[in-house]
Amino acid sequence: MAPSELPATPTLDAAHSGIPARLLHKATHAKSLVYDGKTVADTVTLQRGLPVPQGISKSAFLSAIDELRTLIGAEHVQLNDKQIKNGWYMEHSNTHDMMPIFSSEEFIASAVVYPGSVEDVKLIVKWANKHLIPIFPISVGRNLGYGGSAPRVRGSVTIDLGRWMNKILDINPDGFTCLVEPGVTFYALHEELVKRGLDDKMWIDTPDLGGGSVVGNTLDRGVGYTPYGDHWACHSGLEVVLPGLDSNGDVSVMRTGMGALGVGGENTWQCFPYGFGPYNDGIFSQSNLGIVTKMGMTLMPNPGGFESYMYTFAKEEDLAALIEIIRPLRISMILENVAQLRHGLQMLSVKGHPRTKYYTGSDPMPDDVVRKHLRETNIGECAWVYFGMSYGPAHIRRYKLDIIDKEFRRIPGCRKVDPSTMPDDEYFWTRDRIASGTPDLEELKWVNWMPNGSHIAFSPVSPIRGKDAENLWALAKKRHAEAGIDLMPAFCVGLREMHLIVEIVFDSEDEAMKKRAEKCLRDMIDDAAALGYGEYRTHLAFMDQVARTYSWNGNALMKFNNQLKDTLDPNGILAPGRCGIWPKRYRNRGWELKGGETSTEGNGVAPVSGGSRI
Ligand code: EUG
Repeated sequence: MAPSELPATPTLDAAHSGIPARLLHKATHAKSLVYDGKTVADTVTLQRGLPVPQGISKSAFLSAIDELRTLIGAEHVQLNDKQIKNGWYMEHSNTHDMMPIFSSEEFIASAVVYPGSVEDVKLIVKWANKHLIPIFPISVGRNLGYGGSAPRVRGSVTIDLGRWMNKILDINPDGFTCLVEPGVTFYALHEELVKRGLDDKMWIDTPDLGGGSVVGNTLDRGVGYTPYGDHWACHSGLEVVLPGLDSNGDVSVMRTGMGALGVGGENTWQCFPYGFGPYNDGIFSQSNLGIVTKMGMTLMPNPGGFESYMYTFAKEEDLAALIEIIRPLRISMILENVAQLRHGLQMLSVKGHPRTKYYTGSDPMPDDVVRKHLRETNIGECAWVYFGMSYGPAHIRRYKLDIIDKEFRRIPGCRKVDPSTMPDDEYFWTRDRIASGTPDLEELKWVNWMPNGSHIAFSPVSPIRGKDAENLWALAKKRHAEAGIDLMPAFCVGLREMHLIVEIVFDSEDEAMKKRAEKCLRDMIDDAAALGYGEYRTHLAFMDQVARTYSWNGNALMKFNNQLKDTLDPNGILAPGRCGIWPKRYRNRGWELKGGETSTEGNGVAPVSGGSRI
């Protein structure tokens, strides 16, 4: 479709989740590629009508919604009973998983509410406790590949925090910290630094795509690509609305770390994450124990120069030797950022064209076909590509780059690609921008590999060892071959571990392919677990399976999480099932997904007598 035929992508001036004006041309282009690949209408009429959550009648639910309208304002409550719109990355859905591995009407909200303040969030929590209606908070809702904005429990009421709660409350140019609300995206935070003339002084750490919420991504323990890549490790201070009611029937708000000080907490809230006593922040990440309404984050000083580099490696079998070279360099910070080691096929797919441009077979694309097409690109024929960045003034970089060059060249066939040979629109430059704190929009292009391109991620963590890389690579290869799916792995190397990220790209309209994609991921999770590897994050449909792999000592961890859940959220209203943690009311009623199901729902919820209070 010609870009001119599609409505323009909203910019940041028009929407909190919009694209920065400087990237509008990219959004226009990316949008036309996505819509070229869509074979079905973007807007779909709901076949099953209003998704009422289990445990409440439709009429009781509708009268509760009327009450919510009175509390928050009718214009801030939207019922989801007619049509859903899939959209695309920049104009994403907040009602359902727009990359559905099951039917679109499984992971779906009954309504969306848009709070304007912490007070509104408290009212919503109180309302949910009164009516025993499941609520599912999202910050921006761009957790794509992991369920996006969708709730785990069908018919939950989604709290879209980001639409109105999207202020950058503070940027401290002396202390290099900021304080943000859930609706602040990496794009928006970066643009604000530019606007204030601070972008030359301080950097943010951005993931591959910049549209995600800083709060949401950090709470989900997302990763970026500067030396500050571990977002959770870089946050300092949370403000949290708790899900239970206190003895007066009220909702509590607490601040963690130094923010808990009765007087003057703001002074040190973003400088020191721990405060006094138990460090509680952890129970609010990847959890369903609180609604985070503010978060502090560190910003990185401009290191005084930076230089991206890219090496290619000839053979797939070079993987283990290369990882062995990377480990000591990474631990000693000669390799300074979360670098990516990508498979050659991903360098083709990220160009944004459908796979049929390169290959029409129904089997995974053969190696010689991948190599032939890579030969015609600027990168050239190879098996693996390493993207890294060196920071600091030229003489400091030289010292590190020389060591890296000498070490990498121990692998026969290693090539350093000269950046000056890379045209402006080459993928190399998006890695360069991201590793220097400028969010971009290139990464989503590989979803176009399939028509109606959707994705789910296999995200195991391992030590940085050749043997581990080989194990994971081998099991992924085996399961992709069985499923007939192209394997596009990227190793993201942290300080002591690496995240392998395998995005399975599937056609959301191809039911058979969806089944194969689900089986492929379930098999990889089980295979990896049998070898001692666990996922760091997963899609809604796989949370029960992944949670079960963390079973040490008679599931001691899950028992503890259940205890916390029962104590902090006795009515079980907040994001039931998120990360495999089910409230008491849902337990042992068949809500856990094990694979092969066609429904995401269990057999009802237990009634709660007398409205539990803490
Ligand atoms: C990516 C990286 C991730 C993740 C999902 C996707 C990048 C894809 C390091 O974490 O969880 C190219």
